[in-house]
Amino acid sequence: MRIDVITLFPGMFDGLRENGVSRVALERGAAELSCYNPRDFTQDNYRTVDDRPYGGGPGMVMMPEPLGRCIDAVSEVNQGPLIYLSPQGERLDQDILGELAALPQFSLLCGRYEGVDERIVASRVDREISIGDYVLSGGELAAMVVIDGVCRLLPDVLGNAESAQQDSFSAGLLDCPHYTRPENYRGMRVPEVLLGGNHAEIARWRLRQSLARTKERRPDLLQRRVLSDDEKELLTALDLEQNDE
Ligand code: 4GX
Repeated sequence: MRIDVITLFPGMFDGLRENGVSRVALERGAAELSCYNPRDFTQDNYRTVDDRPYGGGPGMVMMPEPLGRCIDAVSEVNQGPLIYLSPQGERLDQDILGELAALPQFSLLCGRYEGVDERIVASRVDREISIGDYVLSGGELAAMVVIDGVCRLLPDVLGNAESAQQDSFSAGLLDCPHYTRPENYRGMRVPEVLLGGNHAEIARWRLRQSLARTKERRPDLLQRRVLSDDEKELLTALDLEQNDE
């Protein structure tokens, strides 16, 4: 997978290169990451990339000319869709990460200031994605969220055959609690069922925990999900329990 990032702060992406799952993906050649800086495509002595908004108001807007030339350069090396990170985009979720992870290439446009000139968005951007309803100071952290989420889905990146499988298995539900040694930590014991080695019983306990947490914390996720017979039965049992309280 080839990912090209358009950013005024390429140094921010060193964190991805040097750490964790993205570092592994890059080392293995499963992913390739390059940054392009619109400032390198300016033609004035001050290397200007932003200007005041037409119509007035606070803040600055990224100018179309250097950015457009930068996008021209990226489109020479990356034929995938250009994705603009912005609060106006469709909300990122695991399905979108899955779509992106299946692409051979895509590029990411990180805006600073009040955003980029709308003519660039209209003429060059293929997709606008938001990572959530809050305002960052630039698209870089949002782009890194996308890259991290995609890298962990790439084949051969983690011991990931199994854990990606596990993910898709429980997709749409919150995760169950996890425990490791010791059995007794400051008086808090690991749930007995996890110590027994009855794998069917453990799977059922985990599913029950996932369903209970999802019902409690994210009922919106249950609304959207098609439930298996097992899951319906466990949920009904949880409903009954709740009515007893
Ligand atoms: N999910 N930001 C983009 C510049 C900007 C301002 C206005 C368009 C219109 C964000 C998010 C996010 C901050 C990135 C503002 N672009 N990106 N930037 N939430 O907050 O993706």
